[in-house]
Amino acid sequence: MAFVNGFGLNSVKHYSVEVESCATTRQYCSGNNARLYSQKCTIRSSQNADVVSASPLLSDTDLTSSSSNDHLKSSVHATDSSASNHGASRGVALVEYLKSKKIIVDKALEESVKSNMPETDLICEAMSYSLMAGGKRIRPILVLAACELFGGSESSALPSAVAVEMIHTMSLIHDDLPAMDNDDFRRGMPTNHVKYGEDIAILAGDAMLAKSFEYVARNTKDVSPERVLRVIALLAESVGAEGLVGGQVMDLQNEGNPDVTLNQLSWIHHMKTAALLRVSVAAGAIIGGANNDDVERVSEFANKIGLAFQIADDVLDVTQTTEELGKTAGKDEAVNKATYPRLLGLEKSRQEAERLIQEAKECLAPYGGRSETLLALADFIIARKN
Ligand code: GRG
Repeated sequence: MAFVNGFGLNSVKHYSVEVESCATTRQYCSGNNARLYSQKCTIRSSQNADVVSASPLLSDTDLTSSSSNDHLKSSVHATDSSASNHGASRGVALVEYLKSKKIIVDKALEESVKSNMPETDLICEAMSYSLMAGGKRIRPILVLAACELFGGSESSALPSAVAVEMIHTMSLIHDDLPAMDNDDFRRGMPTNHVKYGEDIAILAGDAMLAKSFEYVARNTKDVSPERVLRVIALLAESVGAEGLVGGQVMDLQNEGNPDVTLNQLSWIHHMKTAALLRVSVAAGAIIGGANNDDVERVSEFANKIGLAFQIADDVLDVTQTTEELGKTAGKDEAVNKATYPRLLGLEKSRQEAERLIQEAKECLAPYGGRSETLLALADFIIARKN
């Protein structure tokens, strides 16, 4: 089985698990990979009811552990719920909000890539493989939550939500390529190039990037053309030299460099990771009808949660296992990457992430209880386990 080979045959000895939720049949998987394989099986039957039950939207622990859920609930309850009818307000836990939005996003993603002729079957299959491989869907959910904050409709924001997840997924496909991070394992599955070959993986990423812009342009309804154009321009900006690509270039160039400063690292994280969270929140706000000051304010919020997101990611790379992460753990250290834990240590990194989240929340103070969903999402970003 390619999945097991990709992960390393040495690790396949310890136990054998029956996977009950795999579409209509039962499948068996042995070894350390069994839990991940089980998750993926459930996700693959995800058009139906149990999409969230075993999906890594939050890790299994997040969805089942009461302490983790309590944290998320309290982050919602801690805000002024009396002021709002929006989103995750009035005691509806963030976990429930995330689950329900993930179902909506997953369905839209599933429908967004369809082959219309035999010649495109392979490339569409490769695109769907990574797009539907799971993932927490944080960026699309940020689009929806930001749109809600300004009173916009979910249907008008959904195409942009799909687009940011497409861009995110294509960046993961390219990030995993042998020429980049050279990883075999992503979202608990073999990476795209392991499954389809390097040539198809590159092209699947390219096609998905192109599709993201087309998707917003064709499918955004009930929003002025000016606003749709602004969103498309911001999306394009977020992937370019002053966005994901620029951040990735500096990240690669600094591998093995022991002299990277915190300022340089923060620049990389802002470009490589925060840029996409920023455009997610900004796009949702623009579509929801926000004015320029609002867009600036929520973009600042997203900048800060974006940097905190990557710091949390760096911490998780050190503290979690490959199985928990669904991607190779300990990779940063293995390739001698500059990370917050390496520069500051684990505890100070966590503190820095928390400080950023507090600062981010302050940006939303003018919205009072209306922003409680975004506030809770900010907490989730550093509380997550994968
Ligand atoms: C965009 C044209 C273009 C090229 C890509 C490879 C690259 C340039 C950039 C790398 C961007 C990258 C992979 C940043 C890491 C961001 C990050 C922390 C990803 C993990 O996000 P999660 O935890 O993952 O949301 P899931 O799987 O849950 O979606």
